[in-house]
Amino acid sequence: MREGDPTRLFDEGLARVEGEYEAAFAAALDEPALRAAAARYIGPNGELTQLLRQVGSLPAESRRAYGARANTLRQRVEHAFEQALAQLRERERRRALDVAPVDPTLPGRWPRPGRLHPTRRALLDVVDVFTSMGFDVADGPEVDRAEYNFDRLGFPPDHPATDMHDSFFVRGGEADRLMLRTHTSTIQVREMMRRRPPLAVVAPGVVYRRDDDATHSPMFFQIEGFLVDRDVSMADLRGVLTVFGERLFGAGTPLRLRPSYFPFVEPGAEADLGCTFCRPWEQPAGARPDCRVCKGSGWLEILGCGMIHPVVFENVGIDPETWTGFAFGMGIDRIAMLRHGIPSIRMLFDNDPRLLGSL
Ligand code: FA5
Repeated sequence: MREGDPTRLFDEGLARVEGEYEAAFAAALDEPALRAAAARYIGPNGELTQLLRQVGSLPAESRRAYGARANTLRQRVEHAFEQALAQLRERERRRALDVAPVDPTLPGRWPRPGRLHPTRRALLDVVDVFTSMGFDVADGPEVDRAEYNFDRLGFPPDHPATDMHDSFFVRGGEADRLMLRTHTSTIQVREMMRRRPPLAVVAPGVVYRRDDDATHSPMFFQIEGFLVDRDVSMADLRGVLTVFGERLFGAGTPLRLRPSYFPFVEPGAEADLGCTFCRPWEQPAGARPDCRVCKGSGWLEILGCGMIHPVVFENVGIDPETWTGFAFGMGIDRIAMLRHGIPSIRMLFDNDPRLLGSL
């Protein structure tokens, strides 16, 4: 055989393909790499494809044998390619299945829907009851003048509540005697100065006091209510509060007024609702001595109230000879505690989602 002999070159070509293709296919790590390797041999310009094209130019006597060898090799390469492809795909499938197992029967992880805080819900429900009876809703500033918090309500200047120990005064606000309001009665004053009777208003808001125990928080919610018209009496007050108690805690919930003192009402009273836990009015034996909420008394204090004092009317420019009215101030946190049987007001401020989510 001479150098450049076509059969020799053909032989070498076949030997090269034969010696290489298996290793080339095994080295391919993914399908594109495998396809590129196969193309080098059996693609349109592949080495083996070109050899097959040259079969016709070989000497006639060896053409048949070389053609058969080249075709057989082509079939082997094609077969090896198919096998390598199948193996690669199987490996890919395994890898996909091998990731962390998924249990489709497990319940899904939903974002926990938020909900309103129980105090906020109590506040909105209380406001609802009063607006359904025709009361307007008013708002006022949390930082206010002592003039609105005390003076115009008829607090004498030496009243203990005006003392630094009960109220939070604002440093730098001495000229206006600025303070964190200690009750929502500031809004009673502001609204009566702003509007003319007849009027019926409720005003919810946050108030601040130097208080801190199981039923007293330094920051808590109140709602003020007041109604000014001609010939208003304690009976009207009692009627409105009775409707309120029944609407919030159920028909038949009794209301009790006890005489009490607030500088801005005359007469003044504290209002108790029948204990909404042991519900003594529904029990033959009355109040339960072991009730942890009312401690066996059968009553729960919810608010202070009374007939608006003529001095307050004078202080806000309303003629006390013509106009009469009642006012009340209720603790909203207490209402939330009563509704849910929460023994300590602090639990409403701790914001433990286990408690709040269960209410
Ligand atoms: C007042 O604040 C009067 N302004 C209420 C009022 C308005 C009387 C209009 C007459 C006319 P008192 O300090 O009692 O009153 O508070 C009213 C209610 O707020 C209480 O019955 C109680 O439910 C709630 N409360 C008082 N202090 C706290 C506190 N530190 N933490 C939580 N709730 C409180």
